[in-house]
Parts: sequence; structure tokens; C-alpha cells
Amino acid sequence: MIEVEKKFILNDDDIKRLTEGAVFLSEKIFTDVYYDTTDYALTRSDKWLRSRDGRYELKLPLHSGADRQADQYDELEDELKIKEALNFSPDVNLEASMKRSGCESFCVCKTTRKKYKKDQFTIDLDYVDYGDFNYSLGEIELMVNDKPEIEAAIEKILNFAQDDGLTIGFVRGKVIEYIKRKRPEHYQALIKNDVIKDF
Ligand code: V4E
Repeated sequence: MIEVEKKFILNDDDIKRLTEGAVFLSEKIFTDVYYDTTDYALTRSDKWLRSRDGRYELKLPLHSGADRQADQYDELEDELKIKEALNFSPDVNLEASMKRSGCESFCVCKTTRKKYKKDQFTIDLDYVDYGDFNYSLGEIELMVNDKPEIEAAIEKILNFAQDDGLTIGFVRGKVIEYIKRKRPEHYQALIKNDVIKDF
């Protein structure tokens, strides 16, 4: 499955409209640790390796360039597949290979996520705590089976958002927000490599 998602900055009125008639599914709290090398070998290629409550996950881009309307990532949760995608030996423990290749944690954040379902869409309302500052954002998501369905899914998300009166524009994800605030050199490297646009 491929997750097609679009992020939104939401004010209180937006949240009210968006959650009106939606089914509340869950509230979860989880801690993510993001990893990269000191020369940003992963994130410069838009690859995002994290552990979520201790479980490793790798997001790989299915789009190209920073000037896109929505994000599409493949998500690997199987350690063997993660090792394969990172060109690590299948016979060596993932953490050992990460250490060997210089992957270190660069961002730790704790998210409180409220999840809703409205029509075919999943809505996540995230409150992110980085320790010394916090950030709030919303995501509207659709799952599709295959790449050819991505474009139509983006269109559906944007129409849905427009119907609910949301502001459509570029929104920094939680890690990009952290990098912009705390890691200016890393931020510039991502811009230079066309992973993000500055805004
Ligand atoms: C894909 C990505 C990153 C990894 C974090 O992904 P995100 O969807 O922000 O996190 P989260 O916690 O909502 O994941 P989920 O629970 O849905 O699996 S960090 C940066 N990116 C890509 C990215 C980008 N290239 N440009 C911008 C503006 N934002 C994000």
C-alpha cells in the first residue's frame, strides 16, 4: 500500500469544520528518533530513517523534486527490507550497520496524534513536542494500491480540503520544522538537493 498525504496548518475553526461529522478513531502518543549521517547521506536523497517507539521504519520517496503538490512515500517496516534499501548487509544487525555507516540520531520528537475518519479520508491532528518547543499540524491521507492511483488521490485530498475551507499550501512536516529551527546547515543541504523548498 502507498500512503498519499497532504499536510495542513489548521486553526481552531479549521479543526472544528474538519472534525465535524468525522469519526474519532484514536489518540496515541509516540516518540520518533530520526537518523542520518553527518553529511546527510539519507535525507539529501529524501530518505527518512526513524525508530518509532523503538521500531525502525524507512520512508522512501515516490515523487521527484521539491515543487510538488503532495508527498508520496513508500514505507518499509521490515528490517530486512530496510537493510536492503540502505545497501546494508542482510546478515548484520540494522543498528550495527547504522553505527558502522555513521548514522546518528538528529531529532527526537514526541507526538500526540488524534486520528479521525471522514468519508474515505484519514485525518491526523498532530501536536509535536521537541522538548524546547512544539508544533501543530494536520494531515489528510488516502491509501492507494499502486503508483498510477497517486495523482487521482492527490486530487481527491485537495478537493476535500478545499470543500472544508482549508488553506492549501506548502507546510513543513515535523522533522523539516525541527531542521529549519535547529539545524540550519542541514536545512540548506536539503534545499540545495531539491528535497525541500525554503518558505
Ligand atoms: C517524509 C518526510 C519525513 C519523515 C516524517 O514524515 P512525516 O509524514 O512528516 O511524519 P509522520 O510522523 O506524520 O509520519 P507518519 O506517522 O504519517 O508515518 S521528514 C521530511 N519528509 C519529507 C518532507 C519534505 N520533503 N518536505 C516537506 C515540506 N515536508 C516533509
